[in-house]
Amino acid sequence: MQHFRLYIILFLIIPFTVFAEDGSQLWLRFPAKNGISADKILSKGNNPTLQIAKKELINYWQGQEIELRTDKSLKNLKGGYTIKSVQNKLVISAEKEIGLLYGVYHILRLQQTKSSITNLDITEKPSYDVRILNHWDNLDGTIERGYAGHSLWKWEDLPNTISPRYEEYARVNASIGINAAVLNNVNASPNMLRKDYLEKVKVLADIFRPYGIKVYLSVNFSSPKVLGGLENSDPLNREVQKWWKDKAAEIYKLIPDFGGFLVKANSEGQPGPQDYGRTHADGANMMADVLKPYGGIVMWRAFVYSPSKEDRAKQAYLEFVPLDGKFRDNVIIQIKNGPVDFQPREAFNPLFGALRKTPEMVEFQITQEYLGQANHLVYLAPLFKETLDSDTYSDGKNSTIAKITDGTLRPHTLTAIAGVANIGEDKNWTGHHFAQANWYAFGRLAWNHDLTSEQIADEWLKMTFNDDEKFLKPVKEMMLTSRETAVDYMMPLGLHHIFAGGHHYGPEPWGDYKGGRPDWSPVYYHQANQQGIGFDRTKSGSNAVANYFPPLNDIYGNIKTCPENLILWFHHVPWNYQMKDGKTLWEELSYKYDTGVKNVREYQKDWDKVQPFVDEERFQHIQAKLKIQARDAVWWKDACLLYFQTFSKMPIPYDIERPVYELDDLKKIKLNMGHHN
Ligand code: BDP
Repeated sequence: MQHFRLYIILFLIIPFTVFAEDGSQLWLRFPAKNGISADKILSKGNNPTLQIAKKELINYWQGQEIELRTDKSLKNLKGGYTIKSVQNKLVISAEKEIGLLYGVYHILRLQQTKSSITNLDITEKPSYDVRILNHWDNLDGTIERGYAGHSLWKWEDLPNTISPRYEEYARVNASIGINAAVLNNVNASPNMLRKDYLEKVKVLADIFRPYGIKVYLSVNFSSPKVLGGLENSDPLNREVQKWWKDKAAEIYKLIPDFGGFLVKANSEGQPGPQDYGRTHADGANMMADVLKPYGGIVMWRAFVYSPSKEDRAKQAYLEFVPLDGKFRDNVIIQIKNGPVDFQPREAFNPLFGALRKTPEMVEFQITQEYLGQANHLVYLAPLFKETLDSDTYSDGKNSTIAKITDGTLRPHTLTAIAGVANIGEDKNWTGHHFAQANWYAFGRLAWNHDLTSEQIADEWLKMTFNDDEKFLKPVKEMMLTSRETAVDYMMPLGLHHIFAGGHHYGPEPWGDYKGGRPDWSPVYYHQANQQGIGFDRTKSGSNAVANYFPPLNDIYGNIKTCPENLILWFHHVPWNYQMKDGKTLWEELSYKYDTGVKNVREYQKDWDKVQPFVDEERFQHIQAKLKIQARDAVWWKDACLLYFQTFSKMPIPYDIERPVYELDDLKKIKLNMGHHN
């Protein structure tokens, strides 16, 4: 009887729950297990990676016979692969097994997106050698700037208890070609290098290895002193060098294919070589030397700013350009896309191209620290592409950041690209279902930076949701415009860093934290006064424009030629300055904020209209998040316009919705979200 009742209940709920979705499957939503039989897969050997490739085919591939073939002559594909239709079968070839696994995920993607799988003749070669996620995960399980729950890494349970999510993580990353992960926060605890932690790291490395993922660690520059009890951590101290050498030996004994170190040194209070009067090169080279015999690398971050009065946007450039040519060849300088800090829009970082003899890599932020965190739908491929496609003019026209970093213009032994992960232990991995698209987009662009934002959105939507045009068209449009929309309601026209201090979620353009560094205050960045608004980075100001190669220095430096979407980044512009469309700057600013709000309201409508195409659980989750986003957009608009209006003294154009908040009330909002600066 009880059973019977259960049946009835199940019968009632099943239609809704079988397809109820918590998002945990991400984009890997293959039909129930019914792939081809093992005898339809031709392959040699029994390598663990090959076994995974075969398992995926047996579980999910519904097409023709497959041959998986390793072929040493394909070394030039750098881990890539070919897929060819040969008579009745598909032949996937690659130098190594990992290339075969990537090829298998490729055909599964074709199947899942209902693309043609006949007459295939595909050759894939990745844009970058190292396609790496940077986790800002702390050893206590918290995540710096993480918005999807606690860390996936259960340090207290390792090495004995193994979460099933470690392997799922590896598989998902392999499906998009990510092949490396830094496990811990750049603000690194020296304890990460303790023996007991390294033994835990080894377990993860062993799980990730068959999926082609190498493990890297962020290291604290003071480790020799703090952990090893040495007198100091001076890179020129022999004992310090020996400490690192022994540590490297210890690591490689446990993890023979360990990738290397990521280092945040002399930045935001972190220790570094400058504590001992040494340079970044001295510090990086010391580590590079101990890793070199094992094939390891050092990713040395350029996100530095010392307590000087210089414009923050110039500091990394000033510190690193004089060091060009002084780094070992297994050091790569990791540079944030913009010179300030992962803002909704920044001019690109002028260090790109400026280091002629030193390999450079881009660091993107996938986690949405400055883009509404896990509440706002902001698809980041357009931001990533904007950076990669930026022309630095370093080697003449068409010296894009993509070409500088992928080895096209500067042939280096190693190329890499990093993304600060947005992954946590939430069921859907990333907090917002659409934030999964940013993880996906980072992986896809790291593999092939020629893909367009639209292609990636299209693939991801088909795999993750639905391929019905009535769903795809509006939702793709929403994704593709979402980044610009966020820029519009947060900080249009080149405004930047007017976030509330600490959590960086909401607006606080009035923020003026006396006593701290001036460049931790929003007022430092927008410089609003009675005359106008914006940071003068021209010759009459900080002259940051001089860090750009000609003709960009002139283009940015001249208010007439500076792109309007960066005008307040480079210029202090009078409120009544006439913009290209004839409006005054004040009006333009007002309309931008308003457009941002209006677009989010449109997204809400668009999303409600596609309800029939989406499972109820994800539909509602996203609908609820869009409501928050719409409210936040109004909050941003009112806060910024009412505050800036105290300087401009001009009316908000009358066809714009009136503010609904009082500035004084908005100033009182203090979100209790923690964090230091
Ligand atoms: C900033 C974050 C801070 C990071 C820092 C970094 O606010 O939490 O530690 O970047 O990248 O964006 O080192």
